[in-house]
Amino acid sequence: MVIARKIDDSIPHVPIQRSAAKLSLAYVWVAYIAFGLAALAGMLQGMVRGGIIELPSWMNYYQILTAHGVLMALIFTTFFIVGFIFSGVARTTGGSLHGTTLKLGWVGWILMVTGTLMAGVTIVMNEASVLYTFYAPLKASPYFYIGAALLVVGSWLAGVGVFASYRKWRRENPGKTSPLFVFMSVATYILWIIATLPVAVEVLFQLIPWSLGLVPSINIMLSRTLFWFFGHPLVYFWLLPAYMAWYVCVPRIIGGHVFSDSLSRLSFICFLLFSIPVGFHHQLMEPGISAGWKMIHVVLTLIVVIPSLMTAFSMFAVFETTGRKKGGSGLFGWFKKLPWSDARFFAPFMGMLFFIPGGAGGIINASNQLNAVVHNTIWVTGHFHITVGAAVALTFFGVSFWLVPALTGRRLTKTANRMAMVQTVFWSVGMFLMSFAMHTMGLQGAPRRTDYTTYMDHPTALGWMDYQRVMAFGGGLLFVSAILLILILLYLTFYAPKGNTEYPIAETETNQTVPGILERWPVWIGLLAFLIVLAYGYPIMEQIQHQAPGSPPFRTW
Ligand code: HAS
Ligand code: CU
Repeated sequence: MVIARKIDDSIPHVPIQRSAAKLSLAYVWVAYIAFGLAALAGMLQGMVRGGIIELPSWMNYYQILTAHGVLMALIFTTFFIVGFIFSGVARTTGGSLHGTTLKLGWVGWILMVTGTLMAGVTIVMNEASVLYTFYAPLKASPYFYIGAALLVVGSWLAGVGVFASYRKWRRENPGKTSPLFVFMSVATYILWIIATLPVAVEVLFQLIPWSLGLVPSINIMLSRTLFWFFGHPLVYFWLLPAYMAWYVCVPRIIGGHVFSDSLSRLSFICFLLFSIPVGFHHQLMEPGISAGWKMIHVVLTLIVVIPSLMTAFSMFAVFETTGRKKGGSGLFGWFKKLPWSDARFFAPFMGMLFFIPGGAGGIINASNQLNAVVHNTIWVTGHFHITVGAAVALTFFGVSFWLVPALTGRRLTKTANRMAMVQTVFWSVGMFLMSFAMHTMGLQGAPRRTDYTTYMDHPTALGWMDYQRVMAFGGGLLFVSAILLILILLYLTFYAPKGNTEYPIAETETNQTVPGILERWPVWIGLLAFLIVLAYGYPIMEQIQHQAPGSPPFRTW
């Protein structure tokens, strides 16, 4: 592991103060505990659906599907992101977090853990098999929704903590451009706090009173609209921290520089503006929203693809320029110069590869007419396993390989790196097989979110069975990979040799100037408010004024 050693020796070590490291590690470990349980549920449900095993009578398919979705998509991601951002903000603002930030961070952690336990217990008790989107009229125990609300409120406190660190930095460095990592963290949390407001309204004013029995019925259309008002930016809340690692950390790991400071910031501003007013692309098949409004959301969805294309361009540029600087010649010589045996690079790189078909699939989903073919099929499940389950997850794994030892004052040894490479290969192959089968079956009409069934031995459904088994096999590989990952992280937390591990933060190559406008948040938040009102104002007003008879709660399991 030449690369890691070289960095260890040559770079001045910026230690992260113990208090900040402890906070960050506390978040990262809750994330990985949730991840381990979620991976187990995932493997089981793949095997059930493939007809390989049957669940014991006290457990049902929709229960483990809910556990998997909630723990993986909501708990693992949110905890990891909050922990990663705290550590990066500490690293790029002098190594520590100031008192207010630490306090908010710990109170946030307590609220988030409490919320997770509440939601977790209701799922285990089979009182909340409503899947991770908790779509009404499926009704969960009120404690499930209260738990979800606590998770969100806790993450807000973490966000406010990051804003506090940012303000302190700006006060102490007047007129200077903020560190890129901090800028991106602030953009991510602004996105997150605005995006979670509608789901907070849904949970507090619709779902909780309804599930407590205080109101007999609720406006389903409105609840779904509020959910996707949040649900789409949610996927960017997962993606942006991965992009932070791509823009800021990966270039350093391969021995390069940030391609362009301004372009990176601009792409985050574009995400902030265009991630939110696009939720109807999840509701294209819903009656009750007119075609014109759906069209506006589709157009804005296609606009939010642009900052991802900017990111792809930047990454190619970083890879090529760095590879050439290291002596790679000819059209593709630079490619060979990348550190292929360094898991800190290899894992996020595999994530990037997955994101190419992942993004293309997203554009297919967003195209109104094509959505009619794929909506509610297992194609969509394939789509989100190669976006969040591969591009984002592999990046988080790659980050963990250096983040955990950097926080515990230990070293990523040669053997641990080799295990991490094996783990990445298992995850990639598992995800490739599973998502390929899901996409193919989806195109043949296989629905998502269904227990094992042969549809009364219908020939078409029987034809899906081989793919179901490939899916289950992929799920098995993913589970092995998850176990391996947890073992590696346990080793890096408690047993690896003491030493310095670099927290990789790349510099910008030349003295690039960054336009001040990029940091004028009121301008962007104002513009975002305008776009939100444009995209949602009228449709929401209509959904309130012309509501269909409300629905009583259902418990289908
Ligand atoms: Fe999506 C459904 C549209 C991105 C997650 N999406 C979902 C669901 C999830 C999800 C979880 O329009 C299911 C929700 C549910 O349960 O119902 N999605 C899009 C579009 C994009 C997109 C247009 N999705 C994501 C990301 C996710 C995610 C990111 C998680 C992290 N999605 C949809 C739509 C639906 C949907 C519909 C509803 C479907 C339905 O009917 O229910 C775009 O943002 C994608 C843009 C991305 C790109 C790719 C850029 C490529 C890059 C990699 C470069 C590679 C390099 C490697 C540099 C254009 C940046 C170098 C390689 C070398 C060889 C050197
Ligand atoms: Cu979306």
